[in-house]
Amino acid sequence: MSLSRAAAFAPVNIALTKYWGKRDHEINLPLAPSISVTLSDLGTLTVVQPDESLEGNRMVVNDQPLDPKGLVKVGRVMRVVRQLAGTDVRAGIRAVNTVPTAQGLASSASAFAALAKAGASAYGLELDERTLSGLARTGSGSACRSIHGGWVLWHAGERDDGADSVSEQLLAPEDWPLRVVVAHIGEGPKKVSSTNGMKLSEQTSPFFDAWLKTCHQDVEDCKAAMINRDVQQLAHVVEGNALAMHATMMATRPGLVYWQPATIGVIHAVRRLREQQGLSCLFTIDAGPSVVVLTEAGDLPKVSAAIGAIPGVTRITQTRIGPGAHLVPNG
Ligand code: 2P0
Repeated sequence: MSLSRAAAFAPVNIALTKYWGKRDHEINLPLAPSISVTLSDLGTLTVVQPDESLEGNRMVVNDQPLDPKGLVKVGRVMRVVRQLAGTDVRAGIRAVNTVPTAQGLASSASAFAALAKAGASAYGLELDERTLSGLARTGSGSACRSIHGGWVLWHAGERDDGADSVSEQLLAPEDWPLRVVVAHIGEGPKKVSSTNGMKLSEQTSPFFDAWLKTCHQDVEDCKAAMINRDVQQLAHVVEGNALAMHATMMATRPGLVYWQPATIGVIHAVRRLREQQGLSCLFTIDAGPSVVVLTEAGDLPKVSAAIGAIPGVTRITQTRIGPGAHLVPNG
């Protein structure tokens, strides 16, 4: 066993068919499969430094000590790493996010994918991507999808130990190089976290069973749209899935209303651009007010301009579909 400092960058991912509901809340086993695209540039850089002098893991995120809830999740990942490496040595961990924390842009996905990648390397483990994705999942479910680049499927799996609840790449980034526009809406962390929100939906949303059924079908329909490289077909599935998730959230007691007025503004704008102006674009929305728009490269300037002009959209970020988590030498 060799212990040494390691750094990794992992990007965020945006689900095209969503993860909202768990069969195991400890190790984040989902009730349904989901499909995502991994984004380039936006993500988390994490450095793991094993340190024999520490009695517990220490973690700093954007120069602030990590909150106790976050530290519990980090502890789950690092416990598995130590078990696999056969050591009790704890680590000092430093993470820097290039994506706003807790605004519905899945910062926990990049954070735990980067932690898994850097942690495994720092503890001398050579894990394949399937195993790494399972490790990242124990920190935050959606993180398992950020291990891979491109278009990614997270299998729900059936096993209690989660060994089959891992992700795989379906298409490489260059196989279908759609562009991505993030319409940033709202400020500050959301009031109800995804972890708590999905638990509430499972327990109280009258639509929850129908939602799960929809997810299984949507994964199949999304795969078909991907095989055909058909944006219209993809829009039908992806927008329908996001709206079904938000319907399930809104019907939760008390209702989870993540949207702001500008969220609805972007929804209507994307539909106008597609249906009236013939542009290839579609929207999706995570557990927050911001909207992510996918578009063909040729339509990017018009789509970006239209979305950026909507009142309440504070900023737009243009990005691409990119590679997954990777080590950063000298990072
Ligand atoms: C997704 N979300 O598929 C969905 C869409 C939010 C809405 O994955 O409890 O932060 O850490 O497993 O991964 C957010 O859930 O939750 C999420 P935990 P996570 O991207």
